Order: sequence, then structure tokens, then C-alpha cells
Amino acid sequence: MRILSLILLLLIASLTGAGQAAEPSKKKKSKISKTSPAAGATYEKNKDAMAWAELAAKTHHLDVKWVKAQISQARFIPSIPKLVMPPTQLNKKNWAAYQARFIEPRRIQAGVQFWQANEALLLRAEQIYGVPQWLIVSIIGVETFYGQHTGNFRILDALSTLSFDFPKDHPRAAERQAFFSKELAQFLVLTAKEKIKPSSLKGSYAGAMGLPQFMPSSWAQFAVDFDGDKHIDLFNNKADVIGSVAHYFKAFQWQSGMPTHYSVQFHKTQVDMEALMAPDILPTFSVSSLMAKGALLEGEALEHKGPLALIELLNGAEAPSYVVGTENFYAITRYNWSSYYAMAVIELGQAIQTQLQTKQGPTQKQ
Ligand SMILES: [Ca+2]
Repeated sequence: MRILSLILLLLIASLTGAGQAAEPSKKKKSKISKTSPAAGATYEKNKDAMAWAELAAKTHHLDVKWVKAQISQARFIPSIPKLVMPPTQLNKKNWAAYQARFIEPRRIQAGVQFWQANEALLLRAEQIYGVPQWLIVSIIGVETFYGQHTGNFRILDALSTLSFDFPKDHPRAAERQAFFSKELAQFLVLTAKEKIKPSSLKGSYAGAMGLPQFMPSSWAQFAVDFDGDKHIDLFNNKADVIGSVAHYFKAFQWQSGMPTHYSVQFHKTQVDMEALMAPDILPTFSVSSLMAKGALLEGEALEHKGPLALIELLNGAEAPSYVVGTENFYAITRYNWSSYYAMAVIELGQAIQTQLQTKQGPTQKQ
């Protein structure tokens, strides 16, 4: 595999999601514990893993022999503990670079094609869930380039590695390990229910699956059978993929018709950046409280009723970019906990929609 595509793959894998799994994948050297198993070793002889299998089977009413047989086949993947480590100072976020990577002609073109090929499904999802078509299309584009990069790790191996050999020097090791262990259990519940061989499914290093990169728990909670064939398939079935992404956003309180963000300027001398930045991406300010702290809004932003947040996007050595995010901006960060991610999704969606309108003429599609 060419290095470039490998980097791209890792990058996309790092954006995994449906929310909870996102871990920046930068290259900090992690000290993997000396007791880590050899590359490719299975968990068959690992007492903790087998004890976990017994408990998970009991908790989730699964056949204990079956669960043990699956975990016995799971393999330790040495590259994964490094990938879940937080980024270092050297890898500071850079919105301009992020933007250039995701809002580019090939991805926009693929988005237009995906939209045209699935127009009826997208429209139905929008009507049922109140989630706009551009958002569904853009999420699938940012996550996996419309299914071109869904990940090459066996989910069983990835989630077992993160459950049984999570890097101990991670700042939130205990919490993250517990998270992945729950995801592994959910993954087994899911495959048992759908009668799929767990070892046959591939995805990101963090266990995210299919076109929308749902983690197993998101799959269990938010995925829907949108074509009514009694199965949920987020790998091959476009209807299920589209319906599930829309349902996810409805569940995270997407508000139909509300903009995602507004542009913002600042008062030249009287601006309280500390206060404006304090709540981070959580929408808490009213228009008047933002203005009182020196943020300058205009146009439709002045009429906005709900809470708002000041979003800062760093640009390396250049000056940061700022926007004011609404509750819908925040909703996008529930898919992947990053304002850079949300902004990329919004801008890609806008670019795709503009391109589609150009193609179809100005009187059609809003
Ligand atoms: Ca289905």
C-alpha cells in the first residue's frame, strides 16, 4: 500500500465514530506495556480475556462457548495501542489543512453522485427524521468517502486489543478501556443477533463499522432497518446507512431548519475572549450575552433564539478562524467529538449541495 493512502486511511480511521470512539491518531510513541502479547497472538490463553468472555456471555445472555470461541480467535494488533494515544503538542489541530483534505473536488464529486443515486432514500430520511439530506450525504463522505475507506482491521481483533491491552500510559486509560470492553460485548451481541461471523467484519482500528462508521453501541441504539428487510446492514445496504445516520441525528436533537453556525467578528478593544471560550463548544450564550462580551453578530444571527457557542479553529502559525455554533453545530459533534470534524462536515455538505444545484439548475432542489 502506498504511504499516502495508508496515511489517509489512518486519518479516516481516526475520525471514527458515531460519536464516542473518536481518538486522534497521531504518532506519539506509546510505551506499550512489556507484557503485551506478540503480534498476531490470539487471546485463547489469556486468562483475563477468557474470564471477560464468561462474564460478557452471562451479562448479555449469549452462549458462553460461542463467546469463548470468538475471543479465542481474536488477535492482538500491535499498531492499535499507539493509534489511540492522544496527539502531541507537535500535532496541533490545523483547520486550514483539515479543510483542504476534506473539501476537495474528488470527495465533492463522489458526494454529488451518492446524492443523485440515492435521492429517494435521502428525501424519505429527511421527511421522517427532519435531518437534511446534505448532512447525511456529507457524514458518509467524511467518514468513509462513500464506502471507499471503511477500514481494514478485523473488528474482533481491534476491540479485543483495546479491551485487553489498552495502553496504560493513556491519560484516561481505565475509562477508555471500559468503553472498548463494552463495545466488544455489544459487537458480539450484534453479530450473534444478525448471525454474522464476528471474525468476518472489518472496520477502523477503534471498531467503527460500515459506511457511517458506527461503533457497536451506536449500531445497537441508533441503526435502523430502513428498507424493511428485517436486517440492519451498514456495510452494504444504502437504505439502512442513510436511515441510520438520519436517526442518529434525530436522537441527538437535530432541529430541523436551524442553521449550524453564523459568522462572527470581534469588537476591536472590548472583547472578553476568556469568557467567550470558557464553555468551549457547548452552546450556552444568548445573542445578547455574546454581544456583551465583544462578539459581533449580524443578519439572521441576531434573530437566533437558542443558545450559542464561540467555536475556535486553530490554523497552525496563522490566526485562528472563528464561527458561532448553534445547537445543530453541537449535534454534529455528537457524531465525532470535534469542532474541526463538524466544520468539515458542514462545508463538504455545502459544497456538494452547491455543485448539485449547479448541475440541476437553480429552480430545483433547495
Ligand atoms: Ca435493512
